[in-house]
Amino acid sequence: MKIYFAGSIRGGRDDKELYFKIIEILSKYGEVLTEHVGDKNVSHVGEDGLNDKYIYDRDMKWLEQADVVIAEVTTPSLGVGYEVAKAEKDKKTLCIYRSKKNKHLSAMIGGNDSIVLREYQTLEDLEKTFNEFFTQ
Ligand code: 6K6
Repeated sequence: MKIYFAGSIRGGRDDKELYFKIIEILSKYGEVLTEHVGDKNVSHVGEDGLNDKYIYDRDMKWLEQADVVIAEVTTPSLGVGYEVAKAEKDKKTLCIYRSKKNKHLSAMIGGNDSIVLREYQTLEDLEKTFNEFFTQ
């Protein structure tokens, strides 16, 4: 099972530690192709010398190879939205988010019947969500 995990990079890195923990949980179900999303050393601008074209080409190749796509969408991110739009065409796609006061999820995700959308607050919630998602 190849898993593409999407999470905000230039959209903001407030949740990078959470992404790291999510990737750890997802690793129980298969190979997470995008471990760098949870890399604590990657800031919102934080590059490691890779140019955008290289990143885009590599990530799109990984997205094609993936069996499932899981996106953390609490922090709005153009890149994550783009990846979800590509993935929903032909892959099982799960979006997870934490609801927050005065922050509303985009209707492009919230009203989208092509994806599975699950709200969560704790990692225990996520464990259950992933269990269901991967066994269905
Ligand atoms: C190099 C090493 C670690 O990070 C970098 C440079 N940036 C990116 N590397 C890999 N994937 C990226 C990078 N920037 C964006 N992405 C992809 O877009 C990831 O798969 C994320 O899910 C998504 C984030 O988009 P933005 O718009 O928040 O950056």
